[in-house]
Amino acid sequence: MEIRAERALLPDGWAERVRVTLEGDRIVAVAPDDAPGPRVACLLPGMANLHSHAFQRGFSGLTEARGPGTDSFWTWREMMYRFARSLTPDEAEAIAAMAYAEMLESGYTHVGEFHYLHHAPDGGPYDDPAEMSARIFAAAAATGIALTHLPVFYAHGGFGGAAVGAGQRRFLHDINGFARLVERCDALRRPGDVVGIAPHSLRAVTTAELRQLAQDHAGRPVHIHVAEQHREVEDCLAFSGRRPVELLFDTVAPGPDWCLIHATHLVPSEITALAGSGAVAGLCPITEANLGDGLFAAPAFLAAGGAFGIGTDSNVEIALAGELRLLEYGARLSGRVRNALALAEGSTGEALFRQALAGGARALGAAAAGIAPGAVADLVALADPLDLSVTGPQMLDRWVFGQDLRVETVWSRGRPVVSEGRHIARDAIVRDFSRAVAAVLERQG
Ligand code: NGQ
Ligand code: ZN
Repeated sequence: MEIRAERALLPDGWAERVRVTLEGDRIVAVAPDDAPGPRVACLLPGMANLHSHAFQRGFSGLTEARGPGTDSFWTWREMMYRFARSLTPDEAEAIAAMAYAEMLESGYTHVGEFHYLHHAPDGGPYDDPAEMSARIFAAAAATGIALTHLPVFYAHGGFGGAAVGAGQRRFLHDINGFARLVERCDALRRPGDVVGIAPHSLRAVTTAELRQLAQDHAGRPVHIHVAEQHREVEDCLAFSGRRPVELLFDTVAPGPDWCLIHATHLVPSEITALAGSGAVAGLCPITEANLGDGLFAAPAFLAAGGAFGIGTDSNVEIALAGELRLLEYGARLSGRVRNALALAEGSTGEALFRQALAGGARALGAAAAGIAPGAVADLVALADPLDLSVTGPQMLDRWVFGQDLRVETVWSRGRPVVSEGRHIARDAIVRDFSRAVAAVLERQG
């Protein structure tokens, strides 16, 4: 199969008027092409979404009403737990399929699913202890998105091994039970899928457990939530005398196979340590704004050579260009400058896209994404209804900051899964999703 493009973002620059030839799930050739005929306006490699909790798509927009006191991340978390409490495997699968279809429609072709809804509502295991993970694999397979499954280890309700609350009982494992889950997940992989691990946070995992997990599962991508909220920083200081990222580095020395989700609240020494470690900062700007987390110090982190990728996290809004835009706008608003994250002179959109592409692939344990012979054919075609003849970098700037461009076609492993901006199975996915969400809301009362 051939894709003809007006412009394509290649690993080392832009190509104008090219033909990309696919065979099976791979790109086999990238060649100049001047023949007349239709072309896509702009061809991009598919992006990694390095952090998702798919089930949270089910209550998108439904936690935005003010309660009796001051609302916060922690009051949101109670509402999230309420939704999670009774979710069935069928419902979880239907909601994940919706989220994954929308990710593909947005330009993501690979998702890191940080998965902790493991057990039945009473906390007991399902007959198949990997039942809920299997539903995530099924939703990924049905929609065509590549999956890095990140089963979560969760054991405590707060720092120092504090007791868990009722809302957390579906999440829990001991070290051995968790190892069995990881093994089962390996057996559920399709070609190209990856299984990593995710110690949930320094709140839910003790330092001893963290060391054990890193040792038992060496070689897999490791993701952890860290330093997202001020209260977490304060609790960590009270418990250990160290800040969360400090404590993490003292405990396990994260390297390039690690992804620190959020890492919002860092002091300069932590910025330097994280940037120099090769670990990826997993930034989720839309969710971080929605939850009132605070602003990641992106300019200082990038200046120190740090790597980042982007994630849709709570899936309150699934918007690839929107995540990159908000990341840049946070830096503009706090620094009172423009084009804050471009690293060098030139397109901010392209700089953001390339950095997130490289950091995201590393965090998900995937080969570097790119339009080149031998690479997996995960591709995104943008349409430009205005048909402006601008440069490739300007195309990315218009996509990230303007409103004219839209995702038209997405190929996952050589197969078109989004056509004319819609996932090919959208109607059935929406029907099952609506039914599932209605059932959960009905039970919630
Ligand atoms: C999560 N989400 O695991 O879904 C978390 C909330 C927690 C974000 N941190 C739960 N955005 O951190 O305890
Ligand atoms: Zn998260």
